[in-house]
Amino acid sequence: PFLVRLLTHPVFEAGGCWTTFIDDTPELFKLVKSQNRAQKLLAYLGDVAVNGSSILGQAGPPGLKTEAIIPKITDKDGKVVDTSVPQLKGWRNIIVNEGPEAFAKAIRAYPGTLIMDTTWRDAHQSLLATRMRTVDMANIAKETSHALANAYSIECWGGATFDVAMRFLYEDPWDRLRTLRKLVPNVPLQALVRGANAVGYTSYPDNAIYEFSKKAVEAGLDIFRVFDSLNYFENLKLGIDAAKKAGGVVEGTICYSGDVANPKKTKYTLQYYLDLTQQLVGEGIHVLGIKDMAGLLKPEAARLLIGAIRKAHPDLPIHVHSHDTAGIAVSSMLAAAQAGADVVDVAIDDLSGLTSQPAMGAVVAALEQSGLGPGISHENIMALNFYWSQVRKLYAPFEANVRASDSGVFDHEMPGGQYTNLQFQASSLGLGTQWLDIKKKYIEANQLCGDIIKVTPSSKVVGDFAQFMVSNNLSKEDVNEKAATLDFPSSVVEFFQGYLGQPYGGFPEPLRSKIIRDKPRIDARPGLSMKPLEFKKIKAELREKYGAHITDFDVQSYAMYPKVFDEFQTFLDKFGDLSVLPTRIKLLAVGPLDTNKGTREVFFELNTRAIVIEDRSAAIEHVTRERATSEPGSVGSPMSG
Ligand code: 3PY
Ligand code: ZN
Repeated sequence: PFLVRLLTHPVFEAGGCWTTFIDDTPELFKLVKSQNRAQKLLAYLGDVAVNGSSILGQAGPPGLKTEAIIPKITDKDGKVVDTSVPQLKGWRNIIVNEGPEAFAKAIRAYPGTLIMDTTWRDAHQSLLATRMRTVDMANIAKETSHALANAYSIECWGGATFDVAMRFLYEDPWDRLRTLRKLVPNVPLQALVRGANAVGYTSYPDNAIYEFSKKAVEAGLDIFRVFDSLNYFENLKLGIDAAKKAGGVVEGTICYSGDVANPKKTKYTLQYYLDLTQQLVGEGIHVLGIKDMAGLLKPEAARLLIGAIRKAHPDLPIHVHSHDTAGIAVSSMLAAAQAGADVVDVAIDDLSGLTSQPAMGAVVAALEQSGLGPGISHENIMALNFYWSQVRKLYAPFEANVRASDSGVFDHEMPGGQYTNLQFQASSLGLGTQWLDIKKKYIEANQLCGDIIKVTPSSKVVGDFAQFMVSNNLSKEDVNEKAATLDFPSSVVEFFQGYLGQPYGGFPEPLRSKIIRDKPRIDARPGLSMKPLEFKKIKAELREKYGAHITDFDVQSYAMYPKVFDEFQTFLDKFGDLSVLPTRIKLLAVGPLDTNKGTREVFFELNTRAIVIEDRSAAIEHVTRERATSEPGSVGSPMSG
């Protein structure tokens, strides 16, 4: 079907069809060092043109027909800045020269409210199925280092990006970090790490968490936002210790659920958060993260929560994160700032709002007016935004179909990243009530789990549970009644076994026993019962398989995602390093099928030579079908949020 659409596309027939890998820049070949390497890359492009792309999941026009224009950044006198060299002034100097404690002190002493920019991580994870490629960040990185020189941090790593970089973009996540570090020497780089789940969906042996954190700092990371998907303190403790031993700034994080200003929400109360904060402070965290992954924190709740923590811990820097799903996050961030938060999260305007973070331009302008300015010029925010408004168009095939705010999030509590994923899946199943059903069942599934904190990976449990209930037409009562005989999704069974950790308030019984039956039951930190990984042995095996280029960083990628890493290496062997390719490449023509050989000739504007590509159109149907059933996310993305 892809092929038919491509070949009958009117633009194509006129001689100029566009795919997302299309560009007309000659610089590509300055980057490509050897003929062999160029040939491999062209083979990949040809394969995408003829057989479709696993990155795209579907082919579609990218919506940007020109090269993205890089904007000019100005200094405080309005003079254009020379951005050929990155800015060197910024908060990172304190981390490097004086260490994390001094950094935390300096942040706390700042008279305004600082910002973290999430554009390079959470914003595209929440809006564009995590598909932003490194090159599109790198192209604006020097300008960003100048424009956001006074930012607390730039979030650019962790969460779902690690997995998606390898699985769909065929990029090395460690390279992304190193590249951005070089281009942004002054602003702290931040990652989201899932505590004992690191950047994965499961629990890992302790030594994997320690080694992973160490390598992240070596690759250029400064700040770890460490959370646990159940706020399970034992898991948090491990992630915090690993980040600290690695030498990072530790942002020990509580995930926000419920509503502290609503007396009817009785599980996650103000006292619950104050107690958890106290425990985290006891672990020596440098900064407290408040992670409102679904966007539940209303302004009054923000005032109460941040106000109470500020009062109890006057010296503790507080960093607040939210999502704008209901449309309330700008006002909540302002309320948080006024109640004493030191840092709030924002995304560049063009990648903000809805399931992403609130708009940088709006929050910064409002903070300025209330005397809490973060020291970032609005003009420069607009300049960066000009770039992103062009680049977002390149990612048009990954746009979720979320068009409006949904204050229903206060009831279903779905995290931003998961919301777009589940909505996409539901809408791809038709125009029925699927999406409404999923949202309703998500509420019931959460209740069945015992009203848990929902964020990757625990949110995946509730999402899988909800989908299971919808597809089997089960009510909450049905599940309770028939639990002993139902065939639950494996993520649900594993959650009830205790593989993610212990939820606050414990597991609901007798449901737990009915679901796990005679399977093992874990009532302590899962990592305690896991055998350490043998990194040396893994490295030797990987070198044997893929060659001497395997590094200790690769070993960590493998430790997190063995199968994805294997597929990524096999891909690299065949096609080379895709990260050097620009996101736009112009496809000139795809020739007719050579019926004897099953191949087609493909021409790109990059190079007038034709490359011969095997046409696997018969196999595509099969792959597409498989992906649709085996992977939960939008356009084949893993579930996250
Ligand atoms: C992630 O873990 O990827 C998240 O973004 C959680 O909010
Ligand atoms: Zn988030």
